[in-house]
Amino acid sequence: MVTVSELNSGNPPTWCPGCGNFGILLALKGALSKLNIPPEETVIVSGVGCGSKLPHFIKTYGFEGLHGRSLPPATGIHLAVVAVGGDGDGYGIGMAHFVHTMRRNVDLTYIVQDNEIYGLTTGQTSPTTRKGTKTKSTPNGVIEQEVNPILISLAAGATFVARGFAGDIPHLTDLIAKGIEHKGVSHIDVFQPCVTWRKDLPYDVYQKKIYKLDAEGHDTSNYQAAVARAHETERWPIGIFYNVPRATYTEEIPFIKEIPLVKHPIDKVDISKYLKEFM
Ligand SMILES: Cc1ncc(C[n+]2csc(CCOP(=O)(O)OP(=O)(O)O)c2C)c(N)n1
Ligand code: SF4
Ligand SMILES: [Mg+2]
Repeated sequence: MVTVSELNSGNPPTWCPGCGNFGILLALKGALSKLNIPPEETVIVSGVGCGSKLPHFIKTYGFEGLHGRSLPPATGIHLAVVAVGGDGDGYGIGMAHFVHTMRRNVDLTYIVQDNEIYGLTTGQTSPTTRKGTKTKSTPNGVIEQEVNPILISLAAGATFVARGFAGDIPHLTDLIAKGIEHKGVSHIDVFQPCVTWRKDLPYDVYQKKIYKLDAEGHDTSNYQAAVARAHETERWPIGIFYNVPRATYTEEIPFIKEIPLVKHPIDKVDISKYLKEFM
C-alpha cells in the first residue's frame, strides 16, 4: 500500500503559510495513496507559477515545463499523468492547449490551482479574476468579464469536469481519485485561496459561497444540467459537473489501441523504403 508519507519528496514547500496549495498537494497525495499508484508509475507535469512548483514537493516523476505548457508534454508522456498549473498558466497563456486537450479526450487528469490571480509574479489579474476586482495591475477594477473554465471544458467536449476546494481536503481527495480513475480527460478546477494577493477572497468567503452538487442530486450524465450549474454565480457549486464515457484519443488509434507504441516489435518493420526518400 502506498502511504501518503511515502509520497513526501523531502523538499519542504516554499508556498506562503496558509496557501491553498498545501491542501491541493495533500489531496493529490491522498488520491494517489487511495488508488495505490506507486510513485514510479506517476508523472506530474506543470507549467510556471506558484502552483506549478508542486512536482518538487511530491515523490513521483515530475516535469516543470514552460508557462502555460503543462498539457503538451503531459499528452506526450501519457502514463498515469497528472498535469497541474495555475489559472494564468492554464486559462491564459495555455488556453489553446486546454481547449484542445479537452476535446481530444487524452487519458490524463488536469488540476488547475485556480486562485484567480497571478501569484508568482506578485498579484496581477488573471483570466478568472472576477470583473470589478482590484488587483495590482487593475487598481480601478478588472474591466473584462472573467472566463468560466467549467463552461469552457464542457463546451470543448471534456468527459469529466469537476471543481474542488483546497479547504475541503477529503472532498478534493475523492474528486482527484475519481478523476484519475476516469478513462479519458478529467478537468478539476480547484478554488485555491491565495492568502497573499487575494486577501479579499479568504477561505471563509469560499466556505459561505460553495455548496456540493451531489448533496442536491445533480445528475452527472446530464450535459444541460451541468451547463446550468456551471452558469451559477450567486452560489458556487463544487463536485462533479459532468462524467460520461467516450473513447479516449489512444483508443481511436488502432495501432496503439491494444499495446503501446514502445511495445511493438521493430525488427519486423521494413524501414528501407522510408530511408530511400532521404537518400
Ligand atoms: C512565456 C512566459 N510569460 C510570462 C511568464 C511570467 N509568469 C510566470 S508565472 C506567471 C503567472 C502565474 O499565474 P498562475 O498561472 O495563475 O499561477 P500562480 O502563481 O497563481 O499559482 C507569469 C505571467 C513566464 N514565466 N513565461
Ligand atoms: S503568493 Fe499566493 S498562490 Fe503563491 S504561494 Fe503565496 S499564497 Fe500561495
Ligand atoms: Mg493563479
